[in-house]
Amino acid sequence: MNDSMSRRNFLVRAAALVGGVLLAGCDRLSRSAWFTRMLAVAESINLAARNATPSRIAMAQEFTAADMSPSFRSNGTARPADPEYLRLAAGNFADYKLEVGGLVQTPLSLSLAELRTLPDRTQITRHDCVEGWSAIAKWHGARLGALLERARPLPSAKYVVFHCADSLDDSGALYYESIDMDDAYHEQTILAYDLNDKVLPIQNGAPIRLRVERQLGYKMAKYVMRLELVDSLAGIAGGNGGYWEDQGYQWYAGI
Ligand SMILES: Nc1nc2c(c(=O)[nH]1)N[C@H]1C(S)=C(S)[C@@H](COP(=O)(O)O)O[C@H]1N2
Ligand SMILES: [Mo]
Repeated sequence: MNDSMSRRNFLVRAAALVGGVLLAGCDRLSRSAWFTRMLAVAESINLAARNATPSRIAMAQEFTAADMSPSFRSNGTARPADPEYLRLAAGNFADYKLEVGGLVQTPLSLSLAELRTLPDRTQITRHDCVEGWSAIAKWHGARLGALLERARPLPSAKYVVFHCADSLDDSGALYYESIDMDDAYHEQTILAYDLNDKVLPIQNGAPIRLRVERQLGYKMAKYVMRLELVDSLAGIAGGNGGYWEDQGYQWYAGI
């Protein structure tokens, strides 16, 4: 059972309890006092339920500059081996284009300069890797929601898939990840091009990497080359929505 479910159950039980207590005390209260009290209780339970449940708009914790880790390590691929990626890197990604396609009305092909003109966000957040390390860093990038508004997803689009330039194994299978539209439009979901006030280095995913702050590190695709909007994850690679998901990790890696 996840957190919001157990909280919801708690609220349901709390509501039953409060209701019972009120009914027991009912004869000692005037009719109108009982009614007013009941409305206030219902209202507060409602508010609590709203805060506790669709947690899809809840914000990940943000920190201050004083909390920042001295450095942000690299994990997984530190430098893609793909010749085309290395050619782009050698030219400081001047020729890089982020392709946006699939279930969109307006496919896009955006240079880094164009990505830097999109509505942006800066956030100091904690990255948690399943391998047992965390680090707090400052990320700056284009809001994915703003980019999607330009591409105009079709109503059938359910997921954004991030296709990366690197491969972690001999099979040559490329790293990829996916998130749903709630996370895609979330205020803190960005395509980061700066880390700790400097241009994102190759070891951390240059030229752009995803930040989806309420999930674990492996969701934060580095070396993003192409976004694909899809209505199902079934047809992509192993069909589980990500490189690590295809090895058995959870697709929704909530923290
Ligand atoms: N393309 C790509 N993205 C990736 C990985 C990777 O190997 N390749 N590793 C993931 C994992 S497990 C983590 S914890 C973070 C590490 O990000 P960092 O190298 O900036 O520390 O990136 C994630 N995104
Ligand atoms: Mo990780």
